[in-house]
Amino acid sequence: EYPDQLNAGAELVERAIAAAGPDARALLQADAAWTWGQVDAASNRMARVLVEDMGLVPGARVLLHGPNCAWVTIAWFAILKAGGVVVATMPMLRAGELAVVCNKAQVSHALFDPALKAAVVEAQAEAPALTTLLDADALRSAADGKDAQFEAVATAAEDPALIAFTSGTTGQPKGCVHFHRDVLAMADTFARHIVQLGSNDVVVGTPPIAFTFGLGGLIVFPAAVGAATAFADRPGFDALAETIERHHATALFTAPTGYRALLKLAGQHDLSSLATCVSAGEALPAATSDAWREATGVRIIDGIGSTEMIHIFISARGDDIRPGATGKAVPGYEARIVDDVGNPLPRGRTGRLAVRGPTGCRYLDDPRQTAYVRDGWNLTGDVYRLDEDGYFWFVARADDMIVSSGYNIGAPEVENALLRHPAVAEAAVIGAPDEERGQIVKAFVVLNAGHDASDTLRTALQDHVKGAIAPYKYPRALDFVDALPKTQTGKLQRFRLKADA
Ligand code: 3SK
Repeated sequence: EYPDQLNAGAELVERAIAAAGPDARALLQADAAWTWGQVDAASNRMARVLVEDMGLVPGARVLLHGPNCAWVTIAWFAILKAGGVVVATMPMLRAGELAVVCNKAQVSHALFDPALKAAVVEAQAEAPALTTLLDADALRSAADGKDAQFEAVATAAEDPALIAFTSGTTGQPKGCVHFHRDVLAMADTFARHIVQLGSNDVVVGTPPIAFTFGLGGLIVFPAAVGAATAFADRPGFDALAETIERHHATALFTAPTGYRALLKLAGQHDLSSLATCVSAGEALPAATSDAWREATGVRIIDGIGSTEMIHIFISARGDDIRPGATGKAVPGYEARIVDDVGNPLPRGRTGRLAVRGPTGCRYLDDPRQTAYVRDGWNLTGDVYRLDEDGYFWFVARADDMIVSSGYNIGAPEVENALLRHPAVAEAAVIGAPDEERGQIVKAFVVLNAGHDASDTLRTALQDHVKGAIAPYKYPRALDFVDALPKTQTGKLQRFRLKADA
């Protein structure tokens, strides 16, 4: 329950200061550091720039375009305090993609990294509502001259706070509108009950804050308890490992790919400060969580969330983790398995995962809304099974189910089997059209260093899968590739592999 009047930006900074005090570390970046008192003052100054110099009115949509870093975090609080709606975008987006987002969200203002100016200016030419631009250097110098006091706009709990775009695994981004209360709900459900950060934690991670997994992990969850966030000074897993070592980071948010990359770097960097590790974005293979636990002693908290629900709604921590299962419904959420028309299925049956709780899907002017939400239940695109103990087991994305000679085969199960072979670094599996069987299982495999593609290795991998899971699931076709196609948030783009199959 939240009060009718609520400003998530102001509330989060207040919670941080109440929990840790104004002098507690908030943001760490290269040699610079900000306390929570400084984040409060800096975001107040930026809010003044937005309102007094840029003419921002409550409800205006503000593009926030930059890498994960201190100024982007401070600007995120400032936009909310000023009553604006944050539209954060991945730094890698090109002008054409930015223009689509700006037009769909009717963005009027933009704050951006100076290095990304050309793309924003080019996008502006295609986005008539976008009138007011300011780069981070100009923003900082304008903010320097402002008073550090600012009374946050009295937004309603149900006023939009942000519009998050789905990362576009199908190539068609959808904007999801989330209210001020939704921002706090992710801190008060998944973060409070499962992640359990405290004010002494130092958080690091890779997901961009444009992806709500990153927004929660790197901004909202630390603020809610007065913890600190450390930012890497460049993209990549080397920089992440360096940042963990340098700042003695205690909590990590990244996707399974990140855990696998860090495992390879563990010999060169001290990762022993990590105590809380959270994985999302794609299903966590048991091979990855086992290897991580063996190397670090830490059990990865897996979870499934969605941009539509804002954050994670099924997960487990500590001794509640059941290897291979995603977890149970996070306190505050209800989840169930339904058939194709939305009727609940008994425990043990495989079907579509449906969820409801304090957050939910509100697409921005998109006809797909009615297909996603039915009778208050959000119908995710994931196929799951619920066991007798209330654990949810991932089977496949609804569109990743392969039907071969009448057998249903979940692509992730075959991928997990391949990943258990020492030659395999990454694996992706799709259903390829086949005249005889309807579809056949086709795998794309990236090899670890020291292993060369050959027919002998192909046969060895096929035999390995036949030995690990039911033999009818083995990949009848198997291509060796240098890399797998992924979205900017690290999600596998199976549709691109399917297009070429
Ligand atoms: O992919 C997920 O599981 C996820 C988690 C948190 C927030 C958003 C998403 C898409």
